[in-house]
Amino acid sequence: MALLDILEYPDPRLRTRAKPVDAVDRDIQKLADDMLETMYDAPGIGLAATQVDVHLRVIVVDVSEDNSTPHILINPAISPIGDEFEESQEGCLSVPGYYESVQRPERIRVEALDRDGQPFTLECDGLMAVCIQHEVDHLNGKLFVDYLSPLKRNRIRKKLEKSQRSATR
Ligand code: GNR
Ligand code: NI
Repeated sequence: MALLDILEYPDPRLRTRAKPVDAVDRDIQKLADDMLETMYDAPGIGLAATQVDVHLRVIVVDVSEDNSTPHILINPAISPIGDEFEESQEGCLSVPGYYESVQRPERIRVEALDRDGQPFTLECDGLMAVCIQHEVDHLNGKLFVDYLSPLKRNRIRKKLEKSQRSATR
């Protein structure tokens, strides 16, 4: 296994739209395993391949307290169930240090392929639903800061640009 580097906002590579995986082969399994290790190390509750500069539709999630429930979702497709929205505080490993309120559909259905390439469906709500929607946004080149006002987003962008400059020099 290996730890992967996580891209940080406003890196333009985070805006790439990821391509579907056409075969769940050993390379994809290794990517997913490395993403889980990187997510647990960070630590985070989810990670999208986009964040590690791999532009394929692979996400990993574990919202359990004890890191006991890893999920690998390949080519995930989500749809809201019902019309309730819920607001929650979101953070992102690609936007380190910032937490802001975002509204999303409360309950979703998810169809995806698992680590063996087998299709499965799950329905979820709460943190799992928030996290999967956040990860699918990454695959589409979208970040949680895109839901904020331009003023808030620019403030976050400028602060991160400044801290990235001092970290590189
Ligand atoms: O670790 C993470 N926590 C989190 C908290 C609230 C809403 C979404 C998330 S996902 C984030 C990890 C991450 O950046 N995944 O893309
Ligand atoms: Ni994120």
